[in-house]
Amino acid sequence: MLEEALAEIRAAASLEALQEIKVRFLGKKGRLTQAFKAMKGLGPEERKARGQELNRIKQAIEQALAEREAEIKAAELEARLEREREDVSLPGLALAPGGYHVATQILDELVNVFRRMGYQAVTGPEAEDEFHNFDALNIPPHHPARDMWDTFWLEDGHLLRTHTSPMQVRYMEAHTPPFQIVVPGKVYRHEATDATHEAMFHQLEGLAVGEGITLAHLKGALLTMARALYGEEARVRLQPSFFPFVEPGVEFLVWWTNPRTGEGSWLELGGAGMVHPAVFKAADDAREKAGRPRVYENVTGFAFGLGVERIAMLRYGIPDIRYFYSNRLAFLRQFPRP
Ligand code: FA5
Repeated sequence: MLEEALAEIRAAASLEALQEIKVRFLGKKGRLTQAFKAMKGLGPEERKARGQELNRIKQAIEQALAEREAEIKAAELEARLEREREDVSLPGLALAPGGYHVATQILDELVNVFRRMGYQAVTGPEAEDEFHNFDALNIPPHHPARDMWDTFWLEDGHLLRTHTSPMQVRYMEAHTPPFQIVVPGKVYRHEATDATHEAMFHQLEGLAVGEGITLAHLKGALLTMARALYGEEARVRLQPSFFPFVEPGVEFLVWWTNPRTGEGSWLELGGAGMVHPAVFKAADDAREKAGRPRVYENVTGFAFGLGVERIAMLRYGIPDIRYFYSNRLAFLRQFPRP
């Protein structure tokens, strides 16, 4: 039996095969176990001799099993190392460098235009609260103006900001005028998408506050921006419009010449106006609550907000805003960073 077992163990090629042999010889119904049981019928002398013999066989089998197991494990490790071998001398694969998204490029360009005018760029949270997105901007609950901005609500009562205007109030809560800031960032609207409307897009907000600021300053800032974007010939037009957080409110248009057709047209870029007194009051009230002085009672300011994708679409003749965020690499690769 011992010779037989040892031969099988030597021939075993895997841990599973080894286990099977172990069960067959040493298991509860194994051959060796049976042999131990068969000793019952023997006399005391014979029994002792037979017991010693069987114990030797058992030890020999156990030892052989352990040795073979170690061998198989070593061979498996060897094979695995061979399989997973890395050739560190192979030439590397260069990673394709990423690029800035076309919307980011335009946003950067806009921010730089305003930086040159002395504006500071600041950013704010995309998950906003109702107070900053609506109430503080003179849009009370249930006011029909809320319908201007279809909102994604979060489960905890926050919302995805529908515009960058909430940063007006956040900034005023923490800073003292005079100042001029721009706020680039993503905004979200729960609306059906079409060629000119996306559920997520970018805005650039502007806010300038100080003594004696007028609508003329707004127009000057927008004109400087339009010239930087479209050249010295660019013109800007303000026409009356309504937003609860400005008074008067305007939308601003830029005269834009299509480089492909050579045709000019007025293009609506965004909303703007003089900061509504209710917004200054909301900022001052919030400051007072936080133990800060009221500082917005003797100042005026202008604010504007524009859609960034709009500018890119016009500049490059992009027919559908949905190309921007549908992971179409062939589309995005057309706009390498200049
Ligand atoms: C606003 O969001 C105001 N917060 C702008 C403002 C700021 C007014 C400060 C006064 C003072 P409006 O909803 O019109 O306004 O959006 C501004 C611009 O965002 C639009 O002119 C348009 O260019 C762009 N826009 C609006 N909705 C979408 C959309 N679904 N997809 C892409 N661009 C959009």
